[in-house]
Amino acid sequence: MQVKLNLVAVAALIAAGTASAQEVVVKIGHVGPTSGAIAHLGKDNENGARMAIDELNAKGVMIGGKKAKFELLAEDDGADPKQGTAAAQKLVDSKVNGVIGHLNSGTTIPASKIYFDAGIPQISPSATNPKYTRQGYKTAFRVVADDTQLGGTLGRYAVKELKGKTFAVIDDRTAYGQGVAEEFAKAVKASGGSIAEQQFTNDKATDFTAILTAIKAKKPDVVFFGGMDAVAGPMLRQMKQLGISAKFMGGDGICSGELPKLAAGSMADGQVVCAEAGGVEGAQKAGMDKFKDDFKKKFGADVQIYAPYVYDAVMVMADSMVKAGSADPAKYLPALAKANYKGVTGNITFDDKGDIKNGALTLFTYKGEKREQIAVVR
Ligand code: ABU
Repeated sequence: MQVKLNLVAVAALIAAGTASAQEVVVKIGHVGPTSGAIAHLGKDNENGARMAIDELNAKGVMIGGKKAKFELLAEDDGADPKQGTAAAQKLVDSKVNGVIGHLNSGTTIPASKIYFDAGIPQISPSATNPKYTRQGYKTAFRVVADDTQLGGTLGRYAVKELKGKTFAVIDDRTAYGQGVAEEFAKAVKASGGSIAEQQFTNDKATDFTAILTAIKAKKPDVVFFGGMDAVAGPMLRQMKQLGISAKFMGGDGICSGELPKLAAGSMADGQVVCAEAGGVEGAQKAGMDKFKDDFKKKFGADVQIYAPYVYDAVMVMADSMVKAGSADPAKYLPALAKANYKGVTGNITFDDKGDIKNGALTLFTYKGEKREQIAVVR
């Protein structure tokens, strides 16, 4: 009886061993701020990753002749650089095959050294500070345009299309906010506009009375804010209270579906102009519209900004593993560098720095509390 039981156990073990030998587990790390003031953006990003992982598992992807089982290891960095590096180290220690993130430039840049040192490919779907891909880290990729393109395009648009002459520029002193504000001011000056006032705040501030009072005295045509929507919303409310009706511009950090709620009815139609660091047009629009519908059905929430870019980042990483026949970071990294992937956000190919080639921007305004597309530019 004892012998028979042992034989059954051995047979079960062999069966289990055979099953696992036919399967490869692929751990994808995702990091964003799922707590704090911009948790709505972090969750948007994380859900983009979840959607891709669920679809890959439902499809039954084969890597090197084995069925791949994708697992999402989601970490919260609270948009804080220290928390960001701790999350990065945790993912490296968990032996992830690749990382999508982080959301903020201020967390993505310090974390990128940790991934580089561990040889783990990282794709940021939303960090736009140029420094991220200019450190010589062959593991760093980005599927959106950068702040040079964002700030530059918005600055030229402000002078040439909005016909602004005098500008006030505020930033939140983060790697993203300061960088995009500098690029905006540079482009404004190069286009013939003048910067009448420059102020700064921080990414946790809620009271802008002093800086807005100083700005009001200069009567600018346009106020530009380099920072995120959680700060831009209350700033817009206080601008209205102080009787400042200037146009309000910002980069992708303010360009969310949540901004009208955060501004609590203080945005006039067409007053806010912002840009997402990506975009599709023509025949590619249908795919993006379908993604947004599917996302809403799955999560009961509208896309905020970057969920489709996170989704594509996971997909291009998985596609590179399939092409390389391996989820081993060292083996699929060369395939990722040579990627040519048709995603919902457009065609993804990388330059030698790891930046997306021919990246687009989409300019938006808000009317009736809804984001309304102005144009896609490259
Ligand atoms: N690109 C806007 C938000 C993320 C960041 O770059 O900090």
